[in-house]
Amino acid sequence: MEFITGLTKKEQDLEVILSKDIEVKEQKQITIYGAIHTIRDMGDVVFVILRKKEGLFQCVYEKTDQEIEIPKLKEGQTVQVLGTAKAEERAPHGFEIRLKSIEIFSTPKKPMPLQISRWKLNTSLEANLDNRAIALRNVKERAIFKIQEGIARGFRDYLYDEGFTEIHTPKVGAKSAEGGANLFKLEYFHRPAVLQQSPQFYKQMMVGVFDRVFETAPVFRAEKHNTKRHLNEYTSLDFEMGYIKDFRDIMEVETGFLKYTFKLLKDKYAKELKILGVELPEITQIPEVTFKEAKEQVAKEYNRKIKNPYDLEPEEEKLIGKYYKEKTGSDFVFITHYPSKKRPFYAMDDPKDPSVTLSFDLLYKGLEITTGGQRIHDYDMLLEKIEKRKIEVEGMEDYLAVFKYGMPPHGGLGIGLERLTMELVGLDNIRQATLFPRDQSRLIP
Ligand code: AMO
Repeated sequence: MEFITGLTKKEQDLEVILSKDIEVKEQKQITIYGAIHTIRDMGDVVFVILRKKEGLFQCVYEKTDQEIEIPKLKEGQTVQVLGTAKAEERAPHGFEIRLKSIEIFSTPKKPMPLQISRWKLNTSLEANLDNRAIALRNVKERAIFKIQEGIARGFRDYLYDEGFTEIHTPKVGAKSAEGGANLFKLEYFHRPAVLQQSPQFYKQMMVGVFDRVFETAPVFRAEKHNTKRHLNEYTSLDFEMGYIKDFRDIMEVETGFLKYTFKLLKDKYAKELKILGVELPEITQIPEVTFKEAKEQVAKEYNRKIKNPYDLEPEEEKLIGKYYKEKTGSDFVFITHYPSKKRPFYAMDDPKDPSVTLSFDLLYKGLEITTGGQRIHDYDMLLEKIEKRKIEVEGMEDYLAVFKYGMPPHGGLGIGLERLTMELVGLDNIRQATLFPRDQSRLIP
């Protein structure tokens, strides 16, 4: 009988070289696998560039060498090569592989729909998204999603360290938390159901169990607008924490997360930051300003009329970002005390002025990347607000019941992962920060 031991095999030769444990001064035999990214035929010498998860690797062979067996090579083939590694300053990672033989695993049946071996994919966004799984093989495109991985990893690692429990809540339900008309409706065994717009109800309920929870998962918004910053399905980085003193505790955790994550990116994702030319923002502290003050300040500074006193227009957010960047040097600014009218029923009103809530948004380079705040934790207060707003409670019974059995003062936030990625990398459209974007016209791939 054979047994599985759980000892995974790594490409040991390559790992040793990349970890710089040995200098590739003398020739060293090596086997590595990858996809053929490009082939450059220089006459007698042929350069074969392999694409691997670690980056690009240069292999080389001389056509005059009788001893080597090289089959017919094509871009896009997946292969395993055997050769000798030799130091070469001009090659990626400082070495190249002199080929001895190649084993081909697969050969493309068709020419590539996009020239993915180009440094910059010179194609329209439409063509990129139509051929997404191929476009993402491009080194720059792929790097965006390694950065995105770093953000989600930073969120997880930081919150684990802060004593949060990771949870997974259902995405199909009878009712959603945010209300409004932007719900995807579906039929669930002859009953009406919706796709969750956020894990709001569940994360609050779980505060009663774990005190501090977080989730990174898709959420669904049936919004009809077609903009560069909206998706119909996006990944929400949510957390919720109990026993808070006030909503500033939540802003502190978010600032801590950002600091931690930018350090993680600097340490572990330097290669991708370089590929994309990203300069990480320096954060020591983030300015905080009230909604009213920010609105008035920008109206005054840029000579604008206040059209809607209850919400921020995208243009206003841009100007707020610009103004506080000039004033404080920070790319980030917390806007606090949003009007109660514009916040969901679960938001805690400010006891000093109930027309505003103890809530905030975080703007990054003038784009809203986060909404958060303190929630109502008292059952009677929650019912009173629901009644005042004439909200239908059917489907919310379980959420409401939790408050009958006691809940701590709590609050939390939701961060749009794609928006944060987009601004950090400096992309023009949120779809570029989404592996397979879902918008009004796009349901495939
Ligand atoms: P909100 O609805 O403001 O709050 O969403 C939180 C954050 O999610 C991002 N976001 C979006 N990203 C892409 N496409 C969209 N259509 C989209 N809509 C929102 C933004 C936004 O700041 N339950 C609350 C959060 C909380 O209070 O905990 C909520 O979902 O970055």
